Amino acid sequence: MDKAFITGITGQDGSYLADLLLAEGLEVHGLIRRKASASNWRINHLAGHERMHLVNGDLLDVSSLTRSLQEIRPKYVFNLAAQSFVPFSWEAPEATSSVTAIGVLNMLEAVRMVDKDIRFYQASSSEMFGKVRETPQQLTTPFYPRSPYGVSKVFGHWMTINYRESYDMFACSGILFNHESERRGLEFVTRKVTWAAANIKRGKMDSVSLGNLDAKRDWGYAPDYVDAMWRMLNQDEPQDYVIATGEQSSVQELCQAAFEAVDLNYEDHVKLDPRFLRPAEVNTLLGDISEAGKGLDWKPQTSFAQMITKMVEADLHRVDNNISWET
Ligand code: NAP
Ligand code: G4F
Repeated sequence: MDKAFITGITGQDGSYLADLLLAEGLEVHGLIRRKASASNWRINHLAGHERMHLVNGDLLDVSSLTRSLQEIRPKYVFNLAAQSFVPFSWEAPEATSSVTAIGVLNMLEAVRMVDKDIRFYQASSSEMFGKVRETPQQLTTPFYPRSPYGVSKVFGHWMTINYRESYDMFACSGILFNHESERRGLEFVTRKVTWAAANIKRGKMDSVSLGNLDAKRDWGYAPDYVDAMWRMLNQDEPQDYVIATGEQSSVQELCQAAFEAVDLNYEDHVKLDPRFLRPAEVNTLLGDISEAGKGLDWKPQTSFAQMITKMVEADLHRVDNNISWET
């Protein structure tokens, strides 16, 4: 039975990837770091699954990574762990760089030392394009990161390519544009807005405070995107891809869609708060998915409108049943 090792399994993407790989018949091993309070809500439904295993360690501790790989001997490694919230990367740039940049190097070194035949996936990001040099963005578009997070992702991206070219490893990097879901963290703008719309509809909140409503993103649905990761590690040759929808919406259009889903007008409830503006903004992101279509036979299955409706419905269900946002 093929085995996969996932870092970041407690995160949005890690949890959907675990669902997918278990459905594909793999044995799944997820790296868990020690925390004072466990945050396993996205994978609680997998507890007790006979092919699902959790292993203690940390991306910052290379000995824990090599030990895990030696014990598990996986065929696939998906490196999804990161400090992934862009605003926090200005508040803690060194910590962000440690996990989001050096953590990638740690994982690559562990793979190189234990088994160079492991197929390795790195979670690269459209934040690397930052102040975009061309539109739409494709693999050859120059990077111009605008945050310590974006700079860290550029390091991880190039280190992945460097290990592929230096050591002949099957190492691929997926440049994924923003992707969201019912399991998205509450600090990200889509979930912040869908959670607020559901609570305002039920009279539990009055308003939501946001920053830049003009920013545009190419927003897709996370379960569609983990399918692209899986396809990337099953190519004949390692190759990087841009994964996106090829369509963009503004934060204002996001608000409009979420509040319309509960028959409200966002203009009555959205407040502007400069605390949510960033020291440097990424104003626009739009991905070119032609290569993913050709090379992976992949295309997004869920539209932006469908995704926002799903997220609002899930949040209404939580509010109506007094369930916490992280359930
Ligand atoms: P997420 O929900 O924030 O999950 C991040 C994961 O990383 C969590 O499981 C977290 O564990 C883990 N982690 C953080 N520091 C760690 C450490 N030192 N050791 C081990 N694990 C650690 O992120 P996501 O949205 O699923 O994104 C997955 C990956 O894709 C990230 O690398 C992100 O930067 C990248 N990405 C995301 C998007 C997007 O739109 N979602 C787009 C492009 C790229 P805890 O539960 O313990 O905190
Ligand atoms: O939802 P966001 O915080 O996502 P952001 O910064 O684009 O980063 C996400 O996508 C990246 C891929 O491009 C990932 F690599 C990264 O890990 C993460 O998953 O913000 C989206 C936009 C920004 O322009 C922000 O300025 O929404 C704007 N925004 C406006 N008001 C807000 C808010 N963002 C947040 N988080 N909170 C607000 O109140």
